[in-house]
Amino acid sequence: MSGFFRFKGEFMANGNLKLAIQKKGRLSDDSLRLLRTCGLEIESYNERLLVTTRNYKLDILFLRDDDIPVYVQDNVADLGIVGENVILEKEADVIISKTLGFGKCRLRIGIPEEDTLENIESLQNKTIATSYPVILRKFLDEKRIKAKIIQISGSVEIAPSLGIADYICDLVSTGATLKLNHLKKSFPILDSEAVLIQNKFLEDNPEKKLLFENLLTRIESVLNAKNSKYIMMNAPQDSVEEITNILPSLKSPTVLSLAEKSMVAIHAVIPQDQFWEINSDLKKAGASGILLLPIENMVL
Ligand code: PRT
Ligand code: ZN
Repeated sequence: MSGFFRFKGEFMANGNLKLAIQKKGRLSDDSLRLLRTCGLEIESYNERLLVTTRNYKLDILFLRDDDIPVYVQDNVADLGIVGENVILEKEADVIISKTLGFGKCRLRIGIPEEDTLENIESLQNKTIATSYPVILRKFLDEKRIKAKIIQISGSVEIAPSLGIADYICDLVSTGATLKLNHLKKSFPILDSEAVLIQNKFLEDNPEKKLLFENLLTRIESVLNAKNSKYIMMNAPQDSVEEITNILPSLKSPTVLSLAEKSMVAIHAVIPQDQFWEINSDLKKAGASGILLLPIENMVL
């Protein structure tokens, strides 16, 4: 951290919004991609701890994910992007401003393949290895289960085969790591994904608050666009009503006249996952030349 503190005076004083993101790990690429899609031009960062954006009053701090909640809580950074699991484990006093739709995973109990757990009571008096002792302890206390928790910082999944724990409690996404270690999924403890967090001091700083609200609008427009597509088609004039009823668009579609008087072009924004459901109905209703285009930003 010495490099950071050398720049601290200048860093704190420039009035820019400070956003902490993971330096190197599962959330790094998606966090940077989101910011770039928001139109932010980020300086190349290589091994630097702090970079600025060329076209916005925003500085980005690159940190280990475990440090982000406390840095935001303590006002070293105004904002952060981090897994909800880390915020809960650190019991940080921060506000979740937006769920971001990436870094999705589930904190679960993992048990040896040959074991079965009838119900949550079966955890009574067992030893469970985890990197999430705070979340696990709260969960067990709520269920009135007494179990021994062993805190391990990495490779939790090898604990049962080493004989130091009966079960584990770890993040799972595909389940491949559990399988590789002859373990299987059991009870879910928590669903998590990456979130944008802000500290409580931001409300008292009107300039930064404005910068934040603008940034949040950009982020929301990128997230809205991600799940939507722009659909275009040609259709006979007398099919417009039927096609409008088929289209699951948020707003009334745009209908444009064509050189051929009996035909029109219909444009609309639809949820991406519904395209294949409606495609054949559109064709049956007379639609032709159907095009589906990506949307980069969508301000609702
Ligand atoms: O160095 P730094 O401390 O910053 O990073 P880190 O190594 O602590 O975290 P990192 O990069 O592994 O994860 C960052 C965040 O990504 C986590 O806090 C979660 O919010 C989220 N995330 C999403 C995951 C996973 N999916 C995930 N699968 N974090 C970890 N895993 C691990 C899990 O611990 C297990 O070892 O991946 C393995 C299981 O994956 P599957 O696909 O085999 O089930
Ligand atoms: Zn970490």
